[in-house]
Amino acid sequence: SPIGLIDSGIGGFTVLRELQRQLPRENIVYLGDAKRMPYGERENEEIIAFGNSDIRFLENMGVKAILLACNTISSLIESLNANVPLFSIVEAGCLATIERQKEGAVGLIATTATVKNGTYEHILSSHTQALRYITQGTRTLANVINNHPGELALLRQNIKEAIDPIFERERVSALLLGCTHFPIVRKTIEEMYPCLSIIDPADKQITLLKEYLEKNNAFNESKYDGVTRICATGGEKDYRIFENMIEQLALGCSE
Ligand code: DGN
Repeated sequence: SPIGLIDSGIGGFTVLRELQRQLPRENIVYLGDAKRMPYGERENEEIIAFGNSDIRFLENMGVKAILLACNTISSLIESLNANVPLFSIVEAGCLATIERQKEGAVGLIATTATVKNGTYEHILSSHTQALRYITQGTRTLANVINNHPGELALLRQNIKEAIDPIFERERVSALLLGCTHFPIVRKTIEEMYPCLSIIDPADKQITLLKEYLEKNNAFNESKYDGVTRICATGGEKDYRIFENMIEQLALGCSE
């Protein structure tokens, strides 16, 4: 059975890329819910209801585990119902941060809901007291990335508005991308802030999934490469930048 992956739009492609790289034999069902995007500016009850309906959809497709690629949904994992294991990108982000840095402050940019829910700080403090996040919510950056690809001036302005307030509070040297849309523009962030070491949780999230599959003997046994099925809500324009990502990802077999 396949691995499910949920995002509120195209952001999960950054996790999908890592999943395909690390586990090329697995079959995958990707659910991108662009129609109801943005999740990150909604009330928690609504995000939970959407998250649960996304999970039901993937469970009906027979998945054996679900990657919550969306940080906003992951920040409410305690309130979600699932019959298969859920892998939270927020948990992965915390572990990736600890591996990178042992003490001091790390910057974190995420959607308003993710920041408000405080799940990153909560999980991090259960692992270490020596490290903390300087968090900054952004209302607009995920939308700009999803809906205005190629508008570089707008993108740079939104990145600046998200990151500069962190520096005003503390001179951090590492920045965690706490929204799956952000790694899509990682290069631009690195060009604008060459002093920052960027943490993208995707790699760690797939490592955790891999460990689970290993432990439970649940790898896909076929010796052929798996198939990725893309299930998308919303109109074609919501996935405007899909085309070039799909090329990058070589999803020849997507449906
Ligand atoms: N990509 C989602 C996340 O990681 O939080 C949020 C995008 C959105 O719905 N605004």
